[in-house]
Amino acid sequence: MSRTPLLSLLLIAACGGSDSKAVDAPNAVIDSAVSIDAPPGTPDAQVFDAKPTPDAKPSSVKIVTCPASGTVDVVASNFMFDKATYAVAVDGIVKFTVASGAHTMTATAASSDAFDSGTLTSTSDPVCFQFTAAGGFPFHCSIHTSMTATVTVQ
Ligand SMILES: [Cu+2]
Repeated sequence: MSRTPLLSLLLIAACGGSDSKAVDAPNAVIDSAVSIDAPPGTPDAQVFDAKPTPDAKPSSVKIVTCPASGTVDVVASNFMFDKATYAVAVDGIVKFTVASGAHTMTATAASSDAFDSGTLTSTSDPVCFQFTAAGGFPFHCSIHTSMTATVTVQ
């Protein structure tokens, strides 16, 4: 019970203190406004973001208009591609079609050689990829990830 008068004194002192702090408040607002104007770090961040672009090599796989003939055909149906490997010459064209269900032909390697047909069904137009560099290009169906095969360019 003897603490009540002391608490009241502290509250009064706090009220008196807040009056003087109210005078300081405008300075605090000005300080934060200055720090908002401050970020000259933004140009540095843009320079950093631009660095990866010159290092990226051009992709060895691109989507092209399907020719009337001369393609290596990849056919997806029943949760599988029709072959495990598809051999194609450099600059050869692989044509992806779907006989049943809905499937994709999607590059498995995470690189600049990434390619993706998007989802096709039996009524979709085929998607054709041209492979412009030798090598192995593993791919899968992004809907049924157990569907895997490889395009071998030689
Ligand atoms: Cu699939």
